[in-house]
Amino acid sequence: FSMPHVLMLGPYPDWDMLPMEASYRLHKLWEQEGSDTLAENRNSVRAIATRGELGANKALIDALPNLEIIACYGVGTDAIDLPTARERRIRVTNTPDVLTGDVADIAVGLALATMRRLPAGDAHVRSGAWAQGNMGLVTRFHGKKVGIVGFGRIGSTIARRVSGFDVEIGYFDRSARSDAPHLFFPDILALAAWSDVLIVTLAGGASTHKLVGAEVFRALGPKGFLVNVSRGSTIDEPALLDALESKIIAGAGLDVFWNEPSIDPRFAAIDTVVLQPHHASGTVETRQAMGQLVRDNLAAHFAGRPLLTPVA
Ligand code: 8YV
Repeated sequence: FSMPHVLMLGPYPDWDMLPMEASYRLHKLWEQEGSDTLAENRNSVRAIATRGELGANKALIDALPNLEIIACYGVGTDAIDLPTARERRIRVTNTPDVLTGDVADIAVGLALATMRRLPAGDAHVRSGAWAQGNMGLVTRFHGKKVGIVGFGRIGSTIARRVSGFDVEIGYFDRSARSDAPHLFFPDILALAAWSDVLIVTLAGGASTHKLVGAEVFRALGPKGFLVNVSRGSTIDEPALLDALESKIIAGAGLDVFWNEPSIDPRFAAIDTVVLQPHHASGTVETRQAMGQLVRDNLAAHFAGRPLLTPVA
């Protein structure tokens, strides 16, 4: 019995690396000899274990003639070339469900942090400025209109979370959900115009590229807030920076950006934003569950059992 060769694009936590090392012959692309390793082992590699933000593009898939499966550590598969995988009959798995609760939590946290200006309050106390005077007044969250852009697993969980804040809930998606008692907006501009805070939970990829742009920000208006826990690509980021700088919208709580992790430095100069390092799923509990699911999918594949969470 020889261990299947797995190409890892980025490191996982130790609690995953140890069992991965025990079951597979790992090739670590992030290590110094990564590209040499790839050249030497391209015929042996049967699986890729990736991360949400590190994709498997056409060039990489094409370089691996015996690739059978791509296991994504994350729910978003927008960085994986799915058409190429489909053409080659390479299977793809992701980690849905196990991270939904955490991403919904951080969406609510970012709405509160941005509207109540929690980081500014913390800085006010920490710096001693409080002794010289109170910080300015902020915006209430409860009772407001919350617009959710994309009403899948994460969007619908955010709706459940914010229900406890006595908010009104509206959502935009391709079609109305018969199981959702909330206001459905077939038009994203109409949702933005209605909303006090707009929370973006869309899947990434070509169909949602820059879906949220200048017109949406104008519709959201100078009292409106934006939260993004989806992908940087769903937002027209230069338009967002302009809207924030010229106060076309009131503020934004952002977990995702273009060009992560080297994000546009304009963000750091804007005091109405709360910024997070693509960390919505970054709890110990969820990352352990994500790693387990990646390994369970790989184990199922190599044992000839059905995949737990295949990507359609
Ligand atoms: C990342 C994510 O995958 O699930 C997703 O789509 O974006 C995240 O969970 C995570 O940072 C691990 O790489």
